Amino acid sequence: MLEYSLLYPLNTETRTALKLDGMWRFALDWKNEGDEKNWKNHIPGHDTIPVPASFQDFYTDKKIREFAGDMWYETDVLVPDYMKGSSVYLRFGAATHRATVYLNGEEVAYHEGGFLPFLADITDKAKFGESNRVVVKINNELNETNIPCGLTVTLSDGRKMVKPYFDFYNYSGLQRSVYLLSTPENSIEDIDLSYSVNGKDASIDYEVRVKGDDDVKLSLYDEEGHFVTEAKGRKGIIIVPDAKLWQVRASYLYTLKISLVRGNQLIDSYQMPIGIREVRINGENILINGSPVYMKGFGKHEDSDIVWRGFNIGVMKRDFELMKWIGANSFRTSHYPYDEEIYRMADREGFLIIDEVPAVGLFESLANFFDAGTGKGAKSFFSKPTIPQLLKAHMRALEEMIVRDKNHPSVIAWSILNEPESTDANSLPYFTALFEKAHELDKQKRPRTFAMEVNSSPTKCHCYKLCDFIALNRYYGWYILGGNEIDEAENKFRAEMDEWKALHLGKPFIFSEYGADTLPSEHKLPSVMWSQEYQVEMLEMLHRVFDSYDFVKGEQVWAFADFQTTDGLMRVNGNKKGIFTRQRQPKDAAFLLRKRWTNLPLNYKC
Ligand code: CKX
Repeated sequence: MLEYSLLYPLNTETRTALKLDGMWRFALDWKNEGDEKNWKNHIPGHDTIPVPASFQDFYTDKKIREFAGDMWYETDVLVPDYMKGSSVYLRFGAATHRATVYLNGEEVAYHEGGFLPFLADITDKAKFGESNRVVVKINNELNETNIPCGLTVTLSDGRKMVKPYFDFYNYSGLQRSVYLLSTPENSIEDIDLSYSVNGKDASIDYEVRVKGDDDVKLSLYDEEGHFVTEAKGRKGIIIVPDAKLWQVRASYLYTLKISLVRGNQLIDSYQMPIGIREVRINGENILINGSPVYMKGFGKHEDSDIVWRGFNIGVMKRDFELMKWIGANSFRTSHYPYDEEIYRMADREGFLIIDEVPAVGLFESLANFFDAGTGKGAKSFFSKPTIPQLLKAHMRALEEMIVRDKNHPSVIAWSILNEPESTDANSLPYFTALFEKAHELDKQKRPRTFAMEVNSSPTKCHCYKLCDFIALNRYYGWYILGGNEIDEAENKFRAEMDEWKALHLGKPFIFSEYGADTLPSEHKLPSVMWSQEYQVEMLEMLHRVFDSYDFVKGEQVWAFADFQTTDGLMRVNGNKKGIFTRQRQPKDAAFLLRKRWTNLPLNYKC
């Protein structure tokens, strides 16, 4: 179990959460001299940069944009006097990909992994009522011992350059909010919830993790703020009479208030919105509250103009409005867990999330996405000597993701890898360890899957049996037999689907990716690849195939919006498979999807 709490930062009667976002001082360590020159005390220069944001695309100099190595952030924080006697932390929503945190020149935390939060405990080190210097050294290099995987090479002029094994730009820096937190010394650290619905009533099975030996009290309030019921003790069951269930695109959120009490004294208080809902796989169906659902939606990215992978509340709002407009009900957090605000919004709006750990690029190829798509490139990724270390990092990220996200009603499944080399026999023990860990950590035992590229076929994949539902990334009509060969693509696709069908797995399948690169500027009749007309035709062909197989219970198009990738012959300033442009305007295919999805019933094919 994690040695620190990942509860979402809140102000309550007993806690303070102060956002430290804004302009921070910033320096790139070109000569790799920061450690030696003690930049941990003060970084050189006068450059400043917004937090949260990716650092890269603000700059007009290509060498800065492509910088790989250590970058240093600095700010001064007044730690208020009233925090004395509390536990005090710095909380980083994410630091990509690894960070060392210094307070007044002293190291207070190290964290590996770029997409999940961590704490630096500064209780004994902070100067109360005074300004404290916070310096963060972030490193954005890629390697094969951490996820996502890639390489870092050194160019002839001595500069380092990253070579991602994945198809999105290696945006980095402090991309999510930073908080100064205070909690009582004895405090609520974590809570696990699971639900069962019995007729009109529901029961909430709970377990609270606490620091100290004070008593735990829980109170439940409805959406109007009216008291519903309460319970006492660290572990137990809360019965909710006449429970209002959290449903797909029709959410209902109760507020659960957790208190730590000593007699009549309130020691700590925390509250969270919760949605009562059950998730189950039954045969070929995905059930939410016992009713089958058909998933409609997207694979997405945290990516937009101006703050890049940095969290932006306005972009989040626009994305949800577009998803509602188009009739979507779900998305996958490809290829890393997103900012916590996005899950809170999905809880509110009733979207289903497949939550993905940042395990992408576990494939022996520099152009994973391309070689994988064409069926080339598979060698033996899971036999590498780096695998034990990688598995450790992967396990850790999985744990952090589940601990952070387990109480969101929107999170209905875990995606444990994206497009790994599951054709390598050595992948099986690696996957098994992770799949078992996911169930061990998740009180709700949510369904688990991994997104499989085309090599992971019924005859070659060693790991699909571990999945509670099968998630296929398929590009028939694009990487395989595109353009004038689209009819051949359909036949080939049907042949693969017939092979899956013949296995009688008795599990639901979803398409976790399918799509075509499309330039919004291109129109052509008859169509050619890259034109808007071709994206529409290809989606129509693929939908025809999905509709012919009853065990297909969902479709998530790749991608929601165009996004930035590394330079390359395959990409026109980024991946253009978006149904919306990077500026969040619709391509023609958006209208096709809107028509289809607003007409498909939630229980389609059941
Ligand atoms: N899937 C053949 C992973 C995504 C890529 C997507 C693409 C691939 C396709 C795999 O991260 O962007 O190439 O468009």
